[in-house]
Amino acid sequence: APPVGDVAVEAVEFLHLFHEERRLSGVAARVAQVREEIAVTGTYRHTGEELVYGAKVAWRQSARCVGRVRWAGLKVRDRRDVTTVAGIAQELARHLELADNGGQIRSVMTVFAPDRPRVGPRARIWNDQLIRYCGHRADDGSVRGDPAQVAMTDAVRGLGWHPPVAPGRFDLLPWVVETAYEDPTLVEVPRDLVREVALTHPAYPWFEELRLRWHALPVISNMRLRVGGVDYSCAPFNGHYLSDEIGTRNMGDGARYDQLLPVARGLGLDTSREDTLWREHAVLVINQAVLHSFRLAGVRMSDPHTESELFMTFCAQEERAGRPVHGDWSWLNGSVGWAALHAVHHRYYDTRVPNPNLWQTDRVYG
Ligand code: NRG
Repeated sequence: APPVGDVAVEAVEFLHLFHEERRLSGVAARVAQVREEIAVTGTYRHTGEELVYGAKVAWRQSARCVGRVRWAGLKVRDRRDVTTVAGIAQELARHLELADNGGQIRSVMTVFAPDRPRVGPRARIWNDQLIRYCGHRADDGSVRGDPAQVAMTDAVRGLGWHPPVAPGRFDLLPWVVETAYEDPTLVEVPRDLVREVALTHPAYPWFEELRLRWHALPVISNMRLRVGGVDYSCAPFNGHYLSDEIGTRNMGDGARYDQLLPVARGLGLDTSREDTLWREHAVLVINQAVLHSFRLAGVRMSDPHTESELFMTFCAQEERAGRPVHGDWSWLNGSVGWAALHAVHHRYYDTRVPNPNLWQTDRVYG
């Protein structure tokens, strides 16, 4: 179970923020009520509006996210009354549908029941994202698919899941949902709700022969939302992708799909020495392919220049509101697009991480 901390202190701080920012009266009465509830039960129940606003502020204060200019537009689904595996699975499917929105991706968070003080989560999703590809480890030690998902793939197999007869590079992992009353349960991802984009390049026909693809939605499902001293360990959320995430990290990283060499070969680059900068060339071409393919498929995606400008707008808004801009420089800055217009590169950020926020959780498997 997570440390309890002083719930009341955080609660009071949050209630003041909520009433001030929303220009609501009655903060003293609400604080008194919450204090009493905490004294009796050890925790308190957020009103629907507190929860919605708290979730938005959690996004606004997420130091690693460059897309925060959109924080107030988050669609928060209050599903605190859904506590069974079957119910959660149904809501996750609905989340995918709402977020996908025909490719015009919407930012959505679905909040399930809060953790119990000193006991811990009422529900937990094992997957780090709702849509992820298996990493199948073969007998010779090689991995087919996403090497970052080998442990999760082993875990679902341990729960009785059977991988496809011919394991592929882009097989969807099933969900594992666990509740306080039910064991970890496998749930097949509703295939028809998963939009994927095949990667092609506008100038290089051979690129599509690499048979690369990626899913349209990044739905983070292993972070804990913390609002006013209350933890929500099951609160999956999504925005949309920035090209770098797929083009540079997922496709380019040596410990992921490791595509720099195949792409450099396609380009006919001299890979015998580092000072030809063939890696930079290859990674740029993959990023172009990602942006091109998503645009062609009508799926929302950001490029680093637009996103950098938008982040500067966010910084200006926050400063105008008298708030510090919390940020983690190394996460806010991608790898592509530094040279020209990349404003996020040229400043520093407040490195404190206040609540409400979203916190990394420990892995529950492997
Ligand atoms: N890099 C990861 C996703 C991390 C979160 N990114 C977002 N979040 N865009 C990947 O899958 O490549 N979001 O909520 O939109």
